[in-house]
Amino acid sequence: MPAALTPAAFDALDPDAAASVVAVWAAVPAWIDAVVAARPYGTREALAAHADALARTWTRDDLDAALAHHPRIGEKPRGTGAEAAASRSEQSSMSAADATTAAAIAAGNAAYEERFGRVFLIRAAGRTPEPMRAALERRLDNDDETEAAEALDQLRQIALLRLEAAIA
Ligand code: 2AL
Repeated sequence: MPAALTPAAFDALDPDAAASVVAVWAAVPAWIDAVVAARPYGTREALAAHADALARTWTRDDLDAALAHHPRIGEKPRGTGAEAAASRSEQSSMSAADATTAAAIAAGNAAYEERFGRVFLIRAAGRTPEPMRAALERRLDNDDETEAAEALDQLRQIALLRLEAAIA
């Protein structure tokens, strides 16, 4: 991953450069613009608090937009960009998954996509494969509204962790 920026350096970036940084956290266009436009923040805490508050207003359309950028759990993120690097790091515990758990997650991913029409999303950092499998199987029983809210909350958690890794 690129070296972390200080809050002052983030505040001083030109808007396009700042938007490229924020886009890695979550590919939600209106959120990216709003996070960039509210600079300067001065501190990482102020930036994180504002980004978090705005992320709590995300809609299902935002979820669909952002999900195009998240590889499936258990699918090795390809590419050299910052998003792929973040996904690889977040999903690193999957390299130690046993074959049964890996197969159950692959089957669960397929069932989830059939049921909800989008990729299953979970904040993978800090989770080992087995709890991710359990969450996937539990969430398959959610109704559409409950599941969209859970997925949006996971997307928000991923964005905040990426922000905290990117800003010193
Ligand atoms: C991911 C990912 O790439 N990073 C993460 O925390 N979750 N993907 C996913 N489908 O949940």
